[in-house]
Amino acid sequence: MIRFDIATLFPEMCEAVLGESIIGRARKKGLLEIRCHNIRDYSPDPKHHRVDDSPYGGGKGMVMQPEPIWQCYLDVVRQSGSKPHVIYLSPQGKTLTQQKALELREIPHLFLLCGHYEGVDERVLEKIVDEEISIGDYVLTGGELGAMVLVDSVARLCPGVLPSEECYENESHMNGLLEYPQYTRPEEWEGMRVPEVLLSGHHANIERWRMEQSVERTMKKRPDLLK
Ligand code: 9WO
Repeated sequence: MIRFDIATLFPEMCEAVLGESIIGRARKKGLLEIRCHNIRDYSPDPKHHRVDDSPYGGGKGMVMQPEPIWQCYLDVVRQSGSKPHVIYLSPQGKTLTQQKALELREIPHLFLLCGHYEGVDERVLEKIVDEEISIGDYVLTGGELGAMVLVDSVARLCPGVLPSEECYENESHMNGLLEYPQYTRPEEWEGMRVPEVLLSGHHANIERWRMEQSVERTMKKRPDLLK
């Protein structure tokens, strides 16, 4: 079973998102383990639980101190008895792709470090981070949304997590094609009918139509995927 540990200043934010829907259900079923840790709990400052300070060299804002993050990491190593693969979510990382999600699924224990403010003291990154991952070329206010996107994309690939198992074998970006359009009841809605072929019950024709739609869509919306 894959285990995710998320180190963040906002564990409730991660817990709220990852406690719902398909991922939440998979956790309750014991198909994956996700633990959210509050970095503030590991502050050496007993009074104010301080976790950040102003940057050496000057400049605006605050930088996360190394010690609380290091202690959080050590605690996870201690309680799990294993050394996790550590990922730092940052705009400077390699972009997350479906291929990358498939690779991460093979790693039994992932530790996701979410930075905040103007960044994290470089020394703790040097000490524990194995790889830096970005979810896209934009800047967020912290790594949490990135961590949640990463967990979602990896967790759904784990056995038993998706309601129908073969689901992820034929979806967007897996075979380099976009998905065909989907329809459900009613047959006619706002004067628009479901394509006749889907009502025909002719499975070979349906399969051919869906393949054509996939290719057509990919050419129109994402020609880059065909190359
Ligand atoms: C803000 C800032 C302000 C003044 C000078 C330097 C500064 N650096 C930053 C900054 O990059 N803050 C980051 C906020 C620190 C690490 C966590 N943060 C973050 C992660 N923003 N965006 C991401 C992210 C993560 C994954 N994929 C895309 C974006």
